[in-house]
Amino acid sequence: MKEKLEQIKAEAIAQIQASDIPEKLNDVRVKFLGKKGELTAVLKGMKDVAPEDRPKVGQLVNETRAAIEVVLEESRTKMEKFLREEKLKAEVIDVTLPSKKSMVGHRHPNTIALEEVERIFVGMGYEVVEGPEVEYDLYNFEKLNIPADHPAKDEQDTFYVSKDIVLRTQTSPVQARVMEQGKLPIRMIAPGRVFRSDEVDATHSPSFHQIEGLVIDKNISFADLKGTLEVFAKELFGPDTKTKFRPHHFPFTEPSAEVDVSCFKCGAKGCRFCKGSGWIEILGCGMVHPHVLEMCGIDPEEYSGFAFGVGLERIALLKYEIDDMRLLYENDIRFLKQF
Ligand code: 2NL
Repeated sequence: MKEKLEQIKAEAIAQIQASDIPEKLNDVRVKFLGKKGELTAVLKGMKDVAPEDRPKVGQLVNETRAAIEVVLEESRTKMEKFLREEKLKAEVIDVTLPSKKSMVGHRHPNTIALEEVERIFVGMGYEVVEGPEVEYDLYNFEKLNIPADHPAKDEQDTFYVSKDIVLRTQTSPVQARVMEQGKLPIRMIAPGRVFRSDEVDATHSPSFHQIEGLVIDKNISFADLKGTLEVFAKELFGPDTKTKFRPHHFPFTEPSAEVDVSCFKCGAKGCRFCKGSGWIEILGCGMVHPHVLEMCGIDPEEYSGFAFGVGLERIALLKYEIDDMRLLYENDIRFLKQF
């Protein structure tokens, strides 16, 4: 019996030593010390032992159990310590490593320029209004006094969706829609994407952005137009900026003008930036044509108004001294993050 118990003990210890995870130790415990375990089986066999030997055998069984338990407990402690150390080693955090910086984006130069223009006009009491990029020929051309045979309506210049529907070539249709609603007076700007069938080069793109402005009220004169655009130019390019109104022609305004600002680079002396002239062209404008007012439901005998249109990219290129419009669309981070 003693040998049998020695054998059980040796076998248990061997299996404990072969265990590498706590679960296996538990299996050994169940196998040798559990209710159906080998030691319990020995105790159950006590009936075959001579009664006078039973206390001795019982003591031996208990000693064997205790010995196995001690080894089990030692192994468990050792194993847990080892596993904890391995885990700590694997999870070590080097607090001296440089942190991963997340990249913070910022506004596109077009957006910076747009928000600057909006700030100036909102400050003068204008509303910012948006409208559809796909428009009826009626709003994009007809109500703006652009006749069917006007060269701008050529398929060479305008993207036609169908005979009557175009990609808007200007944002004036937004203003025509506001005039039609009939709530007067009007003081608004209409910024947005416009489309023209142009080849891409340093100053052209088939899709670009425009900001148009419109004021309609009683007794609005060309003096109001001049004063407003002078304030705009000074706000945008600096307080020393001068403006020059040159006669021009647009179908939707009469009289019409193009506006130049004195070169903010050289103070109108003439430099590479203004191509030696001292002046830079920035926008087109004029008094809203009476026929346009009429077609949009406004009585030209009672009301008058002025309008202007400026290219957003042109403003961004000038303000940030960018010499190629394509840079605004390529979204190269190295370019964009300079502004
Ligand atoms: C330019 C010229 C201009 C307008 C746009 C306009 C709008 C209505 C009525 C009358 Cl609803 N006019 N817009 C007027 C004059 C010029 O834009 O060269 N833009 C870049």
